[in-house]
Amino acid sequence: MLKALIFDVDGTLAETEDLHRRAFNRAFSELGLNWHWTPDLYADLLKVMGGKERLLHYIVDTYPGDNALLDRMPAIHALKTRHYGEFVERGHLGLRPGIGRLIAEARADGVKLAVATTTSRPNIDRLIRENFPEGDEPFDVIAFGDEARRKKPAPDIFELAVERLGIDPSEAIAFEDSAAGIRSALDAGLAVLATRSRYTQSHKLDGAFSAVSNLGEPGAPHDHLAGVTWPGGVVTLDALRDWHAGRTLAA
Ligand code: XBP
Ligand code: MG
Repeated sequence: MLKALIFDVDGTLAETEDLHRRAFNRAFSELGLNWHWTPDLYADLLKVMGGKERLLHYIVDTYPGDNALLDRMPAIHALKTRHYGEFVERGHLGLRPGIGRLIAEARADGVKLAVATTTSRPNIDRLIRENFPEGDEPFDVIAFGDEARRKKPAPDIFELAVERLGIDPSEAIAFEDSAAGIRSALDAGLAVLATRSRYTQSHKLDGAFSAVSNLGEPGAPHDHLAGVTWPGGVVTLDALRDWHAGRTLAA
């Protein structure tokens, strides 16, 4: 039985990465650092999952041996997280096509919902507050950032989400936008549906049983990229169930 849907956050629930990039740049300029991450540079830096890890990678790569800069990383990241939250609120960052609808379908049918993300907890809470009524908690489980010993592409964060859901990985489907995220979910024993995002246009979505441009909406079908196709270009709970049942039968 399909018991749960497990969502990545950045690039999957919402197109957040460019807000992260701008928040980094805002923090750099406020702290007097003449660094500027362009979209192209950021797309390359995204090969390192985790904002803190990404910053460390950038500093070591660009300023080798500069320990004073390394020591400033936590303060830079904290300021970035604050700006990110403000950008989410000010920009009213919405969910990607089909996400709100599928979440509502799952909640109406008692299918559990989880998040398995690399990002920091305040960023998740802000996105939820921006898109769900006050006090509403759509996710049964939230596994995030530093709760995982190793970040994506290691399976840790998806394994943690599955453990907290109290299910077997075969009873869930994961949703991801990046190659590292897909690897993480697959290695946690999960089937993965990939929704390519703005910053993962160059990523190989290998291993996903289906890859689409987004989950689609009635009247606004997605573009099919690879693997399983969806009636009318819309990923619905019923269609996910049918696929899952078919897979279970075939196993
Ligand atoms: C993608 C990430 C995140 C964000 C930045 O997360 O790598 O680290 O880019 O967020 P996801 P933090 O697994 O949701 O795709 O600065 O909070 O790490
Ligand atoms: Mg992502």
